Amino acid sequence: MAGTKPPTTKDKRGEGDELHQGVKNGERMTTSTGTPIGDNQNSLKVGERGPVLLEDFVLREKIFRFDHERIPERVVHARGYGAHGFLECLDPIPELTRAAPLQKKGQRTEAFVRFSTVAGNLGSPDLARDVRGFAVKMYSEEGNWDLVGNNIPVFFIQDPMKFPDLVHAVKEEQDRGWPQAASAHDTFWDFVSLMPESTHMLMWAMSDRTIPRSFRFMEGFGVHTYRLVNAAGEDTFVKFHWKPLQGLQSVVWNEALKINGADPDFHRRDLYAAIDSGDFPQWELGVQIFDDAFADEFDFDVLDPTKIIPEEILPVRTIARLTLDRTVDNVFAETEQVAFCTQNVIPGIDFTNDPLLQGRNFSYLDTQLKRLGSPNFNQLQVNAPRCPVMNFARDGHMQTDPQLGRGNYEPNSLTGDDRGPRADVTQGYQSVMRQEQGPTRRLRAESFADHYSQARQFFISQTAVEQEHIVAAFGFELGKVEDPKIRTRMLANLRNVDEDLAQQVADKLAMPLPKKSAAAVTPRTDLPESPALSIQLNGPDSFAGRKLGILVTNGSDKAIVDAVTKAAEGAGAVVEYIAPAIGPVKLKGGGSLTPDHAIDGGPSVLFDAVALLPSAAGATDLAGRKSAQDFASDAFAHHKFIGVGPHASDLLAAAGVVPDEGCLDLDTSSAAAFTETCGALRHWERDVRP
Ligand code: HDE
Repeated sequence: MAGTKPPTTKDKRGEGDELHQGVKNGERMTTSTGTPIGDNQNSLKVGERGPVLLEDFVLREKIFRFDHERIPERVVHARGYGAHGFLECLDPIPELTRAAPLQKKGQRTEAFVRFSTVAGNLGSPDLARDVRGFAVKMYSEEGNWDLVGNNIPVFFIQDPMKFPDLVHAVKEEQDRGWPQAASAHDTFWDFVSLMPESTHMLMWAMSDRTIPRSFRFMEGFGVHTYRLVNAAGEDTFVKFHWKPLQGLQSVVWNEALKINGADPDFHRRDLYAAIDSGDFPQWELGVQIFDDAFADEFDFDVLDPTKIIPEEILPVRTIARLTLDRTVDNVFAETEQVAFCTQNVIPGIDFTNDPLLQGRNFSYLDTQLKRLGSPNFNQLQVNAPRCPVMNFARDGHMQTDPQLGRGNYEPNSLTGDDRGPRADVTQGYQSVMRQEQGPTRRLRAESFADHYSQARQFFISQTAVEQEHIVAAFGFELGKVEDPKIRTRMLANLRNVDEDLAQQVADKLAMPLPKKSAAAVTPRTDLPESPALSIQLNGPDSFAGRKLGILVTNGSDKAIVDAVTKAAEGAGAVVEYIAPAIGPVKLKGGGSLTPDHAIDGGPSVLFDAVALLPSAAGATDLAGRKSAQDFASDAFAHHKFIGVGPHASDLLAAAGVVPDEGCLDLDTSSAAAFTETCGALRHWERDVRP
């Protein structure tokens, strides 16, 4: 109302001492239909202590809205975290595709990314051993292009018919409701051991790929072979890769277990903090391009989603860069309601006959309708194309478009020039013309039958430490399997991958090696190592974007604390302080410091490296505390670099740590050298067995 002064009222206490906060800036609370609310603390009652009246529409509406807050969580990939950003074209490829984002150097396309785990429910911890989803929505001027990928380039199954079985097997068991977010149980291993096509993916799943240090440090893959199509309608095959400019990094399993307790939101917090501090994570979008001739000659079927094409055979060409530069404003509105669909493609991108991809093209649309409850889900801000949307789709739940005019069909002639949109026969999306023939059959192609050769190639491409982690992971997971025949069956399959691997896993389980399982195709042993498959061989050699935890106490030497902080921040790392308690710590040399964590809430698993800088008295105190001992011994056990201040030896001794070359003496003069060493990320030479 023009001229009306906005209301302001003062805070006041009610008769039962409840706080009624006053209106500031005229921001009056209303019901969903705009009626101003007079009391948001008390329901309408008869008398002072009487019953609540059904007439209280304010209460009823508030509770009604609350009752309906949840929508069905995703059946898979329920636990996720999203961020906004953009794709920037670095190397245009118009000769290969007319896809709008890839036409001009420097061209930017708005993007939204959602990372996720697969098996756990919405509230499950971030560090579950699990595949990570890497789903990218690109809002191009020719429509939304969704590249719904994972951080592993292969998948467990070859046919969509098996997806519900796979997911039932990995999710918590239906008769008991556990385990949550874990594959370490009978039903999962029962299923995969009966499905040798899973073996290649299992090698990745048991590697450190499934316990990434954060979303920022993992690769993404489109998995399936797709097609690029140029303006002349010519097509080529393509596989998509996202490569993190931050480098690859994972944690170790014992660390993952502890992070889940210390900070179940470790990955989402990391992404949020990095973006919030202006350290925008970036990935290069790369492509492997090939034609029919390559596909025919390649050792495996390019339509089989359990196979990769090694980068050493077909290099990845970088064409664009993804930057995430904005956190979501509201997790529900954006991260939860974002609806990725593999069938969201744009002119220039097309499908292949990979059966899994074909199955997905049905599933995602169907899923979104179930989850979001209305066919108009693409009108939500996070899903809405940034280009015009014009068609004759009408009505439906929650329609927000006023859909003007009389003609809502075509052809129509009633409305003259305002007759509405029409299909564009020259520039509109044209599917690649494919020749298909053959009898309709339910059949798995024979060319999909080699389940072990690439599994072995993955294993031999890992460093010795990574191989040890894989053995340990198989040992852990199968150790949780109660039924011995499942363990035996899995060992029999592993013998087809690598005899050494199978033997080591059998040793971990204290079981004899069973007879090798029959393999449909004799596994090849001649595939060469592919160094691109190792995380450790592709590290960043930089401490940038990592986190240093500095343990301080009253009396810590300010000069050393400052020098280490400066050196680490200078290297692009984030520094956090841990102290015996959360209140300020007085430093020797003047001033005080407010810690970020108390020692029992800030274990060393939350940091990439640690510096122990207690005062002499502080060290004596900490040496007697279990939390401080764990801080030091865990950092050591997890191969972390440890900066050892002048008084830290007692603490290390109390923690049972015998310092090695990864434990570096720390004073003002060695601070820079320490952070430089931290760039190697972990001291893998340290002999601590997983
Ligand atoms: Fe998915 N998948 N999937 N998937 N998937 C879903 O869609 C499905 C597969 C992937 O952050 C669901 O919106 C079938 C492969 C990601 O919102 C569902 C098959 C790959 C996400 C679905 C597959 C993926 C999903 C559940 C076999 C890697 C999360 C919620 C034919 C290339 C996207 C939803 C997000 C989500 C079905 C296999 C990746 C049920 C039927 C292979 C990253 O529709």
